[in-house]
Amino acid sequence: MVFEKKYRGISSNFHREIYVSLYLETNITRLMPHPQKIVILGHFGVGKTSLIRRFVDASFSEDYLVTVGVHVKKKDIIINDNPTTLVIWDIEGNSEISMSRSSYLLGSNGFVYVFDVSRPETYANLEAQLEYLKEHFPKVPVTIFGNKADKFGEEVSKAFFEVPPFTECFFTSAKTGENVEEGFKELTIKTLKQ
Ligand SMILES: Nc1nc2c(ncn2[C@@H]2O[C@H](COP(=O)(O)OP(=O)(O)OP(=O)(O)O)[C@@H](O)[C@H]2O)c(=O)[nH]1
Ligand SMILES: [Mg+2]
Repeated sequence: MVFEKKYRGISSNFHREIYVSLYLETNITRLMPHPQKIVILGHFGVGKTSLIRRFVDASFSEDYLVTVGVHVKKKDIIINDNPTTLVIWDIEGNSEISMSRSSYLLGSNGFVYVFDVSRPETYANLEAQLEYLKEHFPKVPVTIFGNKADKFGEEVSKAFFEVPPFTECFFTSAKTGENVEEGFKELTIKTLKQ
């Protein structure tokens, strides 16, 4: 009799625990947004890999290792108290987005378009590249990074970029970390609104 009572107690606690954990899991999953696929675009050598390394690993290297194909990194961030996962695709550099493999771009929730403030050829076709994205991915938000902002000074004029289309850019430095987190956060907020 005592045994039966004890057994029944354990059994009902056990079921209650399973029920509570299933309930929590279902509701937490419902509250958590799907991972957001972010693809980093731009000419070669503008600092795409370095920006991701700064954002995800908080580090920087002067070495230049050309990205071949694609590398994917994951980063968990909190936006307005909500946890979100970014799956960041670091693809090889291309002067034209149309030359990138279409399978890399499919299913993107957001794009970062990066240029190098110290190399005019990397932003000469900026407007055409933004048009291309608008035409082919009309619903996908884009954030523009003018990278290597640590070079602003005598060699590179900041004033040059104080006119459209540069007024919407984040001027970032993967080297110092300036504006990197802010830029990625702004893009994530835009992707979550889609
Ligand atoms: N001064 C400075 N150098 C940078 C910055 N970001 C990247 N670099 C340097 O620029 C070079 C190219 O950087 P990567 O991050 O490899 O460029 P990438 O755009 O990934 O290049 P690809 O993979 O060939 O397309 C490296 O030598 C980096 O150290 C920056 O913000 N400031
Ligand atoms: Mg790279």
